Amino acid sequence: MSGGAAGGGLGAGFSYQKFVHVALEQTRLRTALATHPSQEKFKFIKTNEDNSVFNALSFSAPKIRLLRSLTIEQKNSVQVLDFAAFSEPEYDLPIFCANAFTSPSRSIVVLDLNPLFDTSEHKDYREKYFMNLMPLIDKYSELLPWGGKITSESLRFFSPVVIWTILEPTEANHQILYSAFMDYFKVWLELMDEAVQETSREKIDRNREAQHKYLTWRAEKDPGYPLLKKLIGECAAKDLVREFLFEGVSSLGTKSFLEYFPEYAQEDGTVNKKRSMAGKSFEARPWDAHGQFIGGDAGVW
Ligand code: BLA
Repeated sequence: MSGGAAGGGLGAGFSYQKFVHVALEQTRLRTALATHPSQEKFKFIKTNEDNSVFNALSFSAPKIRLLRSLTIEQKNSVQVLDFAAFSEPEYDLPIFCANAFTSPSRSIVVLDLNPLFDTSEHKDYREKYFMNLMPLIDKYSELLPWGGKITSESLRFFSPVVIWTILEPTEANHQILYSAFMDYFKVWLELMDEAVQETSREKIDRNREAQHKYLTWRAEKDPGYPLLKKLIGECAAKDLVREFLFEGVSSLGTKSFLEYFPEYAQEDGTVNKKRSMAGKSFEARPWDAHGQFIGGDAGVW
């Protein structure tokens, strides 16, 4: 494998399949995965381009409502990973989120335990899940540096340990990404193991609504959508997003996108198609070493 120069070896040696394979192996060491109903429907996705291969897997397990993975591989060009895990609403576990879009020129990466509740506002939630995880950021902040300005709205779905980075697609960077992915996923599995079932109806409802809000956001505004549309067509892309990637968006709650995100409302009552109303901001990592948000209110709310 050549690595090094942008594009060299990409596609041949760079695959996200191994990430998925090892993550599922690790999950099976701890729990019993059952095939999720969405798996059957999305096992074979027909693409408009012969050189693209989609691989979609989905499972559930005790405590885990949905663990699903999508990889897209285009020979010698684009490689995509979208891997996420959502707990049952009886748990307030963060959402495991690993997204990577690799083209011959760069890899765009988000790796995080997306909090169910905003960690600036909900200090108890931040302390419960993220205070002990700050060493993860110490470990990776140099190797996987902050990717620069980002869609401001995304920040409210990120945790203080988020890895947001843009990398040269080299073999060395791919290995670092693999290591970070496994570290983060093992942390999520540990949190899942330790999670204690909530019994208060009110708290369960709150967890469910937070997850629904997240799903509603991503089903409407995910940056991967235009590429999906190009590869499989608008209808199939919509279906994939709502019934597979963000399954639950139609069943976990009844609120609409505009009820959660009214700033996107247009005069005629439709949703503004713009990805962002607030624009891009946060040139540098907006959390300090203690996980405290230091980004001000630069257009997030
Ligand atoms: C770009 N993807 C991006 C960017 C982010 C993410 C932050 C940079 C542009 C921006 O600032 O918005 C990812 N954003 C996320 C994630 C969350 C979020 C994970 O808010 C979670 C809350 N990316 C994918 C998949 C594809 C993909 C599956 O995860 C394709 C199928 C493509 N992402 C993709 C492409 C770009 C991108 C093509 C560059 C184009 C663009 O910036 O819109």
